[in-house]
Amino acid sequence: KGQAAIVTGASRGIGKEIAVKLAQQGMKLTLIGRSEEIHQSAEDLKKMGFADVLPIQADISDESEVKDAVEKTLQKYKQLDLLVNNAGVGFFKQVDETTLDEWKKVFEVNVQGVFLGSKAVLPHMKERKSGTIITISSDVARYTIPNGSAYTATKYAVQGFSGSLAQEVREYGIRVGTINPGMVDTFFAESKQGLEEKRDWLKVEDIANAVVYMASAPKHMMIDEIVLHPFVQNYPI
Ligand code: NJP
Repeated sequence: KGQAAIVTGASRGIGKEIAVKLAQQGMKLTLIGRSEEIHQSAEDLKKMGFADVLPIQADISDESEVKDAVEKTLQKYKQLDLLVNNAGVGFFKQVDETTLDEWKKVFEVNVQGVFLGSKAVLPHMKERKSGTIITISSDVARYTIPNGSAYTATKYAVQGFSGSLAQEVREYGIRVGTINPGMVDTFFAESKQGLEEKRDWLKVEDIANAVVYMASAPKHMMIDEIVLHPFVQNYPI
């Protein structure tokens, strides 16, 4: 009770649903997103009856904005139990069609953003000797796909980052894990939610439920990673 979480990329898609499921678990929330939609997410949650929701318009690749969001969260809730590094961007092009700017941008958000978010919450979590950091990675970090080298590289990077961090913070009782979904019906990569061709894809609820499961694991249990994909998505296992 009284637990608080930060969810990045909660303006829409998976992050917004993670916020709903965590609120249903009784958690107080800070929601982060770049666009004004983040305020709408907070309003929607308040309409559902969840009072403790703090929307913050911030870019996760900007160190001072991330630090500021964590400080505001601690001022409001006095504790922080969970960080969900969910915000991410993606595009799918062949290597020789990918510009250096596109490459840098996707790394800035997907990798630098995860680093900055985690770094900002660690002093508090270390001091309390408790906390959980969950990063929404991707199945592309487990089964590579063509035409997605930049995006795939970012998700391999966060796997490495999370694995190393998990070992580093064990002694502080802090748990670090990743959730690696296959195709999810969201707005990802300039797409729209609810398109007919995405009918059989994972739903945002599927990922949000995985977050709740990982975050609420009993103290003696550590879930490193959850890989989940639509039944229709086939892998060369
Ligand atoms: O994407 P989308 P998803 N700073 O586009 C925010 C991974 N994943 O929910 O900033 C702060 O609907 C953006 O808000 P705004 C994926 O890699 C997905 O599908 O206001 N926030 C919005 O709320 C990603 O890590 C699939 O525009 C930033 C949210 O991020 C995670 O799932 C498959 C930001 C994106 O919502 C959520 O993606 C897979 C920034 N710099 C992994 N940049 C899939 N959908 O199929 C973006 O394997 N946001």
